[in-house]
Amino acid sequence: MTIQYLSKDKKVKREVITSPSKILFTGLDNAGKTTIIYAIQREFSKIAFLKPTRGAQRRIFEFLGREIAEWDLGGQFSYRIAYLKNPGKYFDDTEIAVYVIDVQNRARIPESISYFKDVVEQFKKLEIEPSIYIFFHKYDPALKRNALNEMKSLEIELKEKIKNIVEYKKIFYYNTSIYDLPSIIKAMSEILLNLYPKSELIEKTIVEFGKKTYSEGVVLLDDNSLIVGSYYKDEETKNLLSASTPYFLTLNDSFVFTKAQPSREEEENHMIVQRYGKNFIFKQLALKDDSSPYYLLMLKQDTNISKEDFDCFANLLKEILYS
Ligand SMILES: Nc1nc2c(ncn2[C@@H]2O[C@H](COP(=O)(O)OP(=O)(O)O)[C@@H](O)[C@H]2O)c(=O)[nH]1
Ligand SMILES: [Mg+2]
Repeated sequence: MTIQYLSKDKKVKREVITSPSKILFTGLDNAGKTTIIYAIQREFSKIAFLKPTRGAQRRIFEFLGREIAEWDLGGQFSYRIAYLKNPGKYFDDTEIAVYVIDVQNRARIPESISYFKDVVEQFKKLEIEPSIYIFFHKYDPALKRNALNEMKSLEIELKEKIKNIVEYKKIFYYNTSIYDLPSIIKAMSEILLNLYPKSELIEKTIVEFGKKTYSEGVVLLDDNSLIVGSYYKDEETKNLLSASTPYFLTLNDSFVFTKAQPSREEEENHMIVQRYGKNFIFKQLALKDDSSPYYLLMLKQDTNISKEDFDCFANLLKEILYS
């Protein structure tokens, strides 16, 4: 991690390199960890790579410049012994821990809670105190529809059990399901906001969006025409895009945008201007009903951009900006 600060007397930026940190995804095997990591990688970026180690209980992913270590608990006893013997190897440098519990597999809940206790004990041994996010996962929409009361009591019961079994301040709960992607985005954005300052996270999200959509540049502006975040392929793109934003905003002011509605019209709710063999795509992002909109200006070779890409980006921004 790089920290920048200004020294008192001289206005110089200095960089301090601290040890790398990671997000640990753990829980019993089959809880849904890999599925969640794949889902967030798809949502945030297409370029994130992953290194699956076949047959191993540990996988490393990279995500917004952070290492995500997935670690399966349960299953074979020998693995449990291994990490209990050498917790540092697996749990050191954990900045954030996500503990995934499959709420649909009632039979394995006691096992999962018992492992959770182990994990917390390892943290204590290592004298680290990462925030722990417990995902009550596979909390599917169908379950919510058909067995809400039952699920609510399970939730209460689980929280109570966890509270009794470990003494740990920084535990947060989320109900997540792969069939309810916003539930995962919401949880992940909140987690990421604890790792990155808001502005940095927005910047990273824009960079990932720019790469995902094969753009040469992307600028996000707020209602006061301030640049909230940007991504540029090179200096020339930067100059071209930043010089163009005032014109698009002026042009935008001359039109009344219809309110975003989930209809076909929304797909065309952006302007495309062709210049120098390139496409400037300008779009208003109404992220929240009672708040000022944001504006997106992109520079692309092509005009291929799907509603899905815009939506996904808008959802992420919404979570980051308003959480
Ligand atoms: N119903 C349901 N199944 C899920 C959900 N998330 C993952 N799964 C399934 O659970 C199984 C195990 O998932 P996986 O990600 O491999 O678990 P891991 O061992 O913790 O990495 C797979 O069959 C997934 O399709 C979910 O939210 N709801
Ligand atoms: Mg897995």
